[in-house]
Amino acid sequence: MIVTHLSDLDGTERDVESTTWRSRRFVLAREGVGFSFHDTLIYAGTESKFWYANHIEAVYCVGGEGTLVNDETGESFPISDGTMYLLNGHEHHTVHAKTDLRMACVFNPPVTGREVHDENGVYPLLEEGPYETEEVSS
Ligand code: 9YT
Repeated sequence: MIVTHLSDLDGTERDVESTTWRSRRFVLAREGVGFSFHDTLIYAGTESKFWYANHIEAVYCVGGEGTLVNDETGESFPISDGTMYLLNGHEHHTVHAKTDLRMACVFNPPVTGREVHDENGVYPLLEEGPYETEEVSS
């Protein structure tokens, strides 16, 4: 069993910041459970473009107000406490945060923790293990 408080992750390698969001990763590929689990804060007044070509992600908003846009269809959805979106089609999408948005996020396959260095918003598919620096696909 693993028990963690969000504050335990502060300032560790599991605490990752970009210009528009901060994400603390409770569960990563190294835990070996088949998914990763993150607490992501998207900053008020920002716009973030995401595209996870190699991952499925479920996002559950637990605080704040914003808008999700499916950049492939132009559809737009309000986000507030209680909204869940599932990116089951690797959709290009944009999150507009009206206030700080607090999101609980699950990825399959799990994020290893290094993907953030890919600046175009695409997480390469990385594998844990002896060949972990090898990029499987992009
Ligand atoms: C809201 C969202 O897509 N969060 C993804 C997790 C975050 N980008 C991370 O941990 O890298």
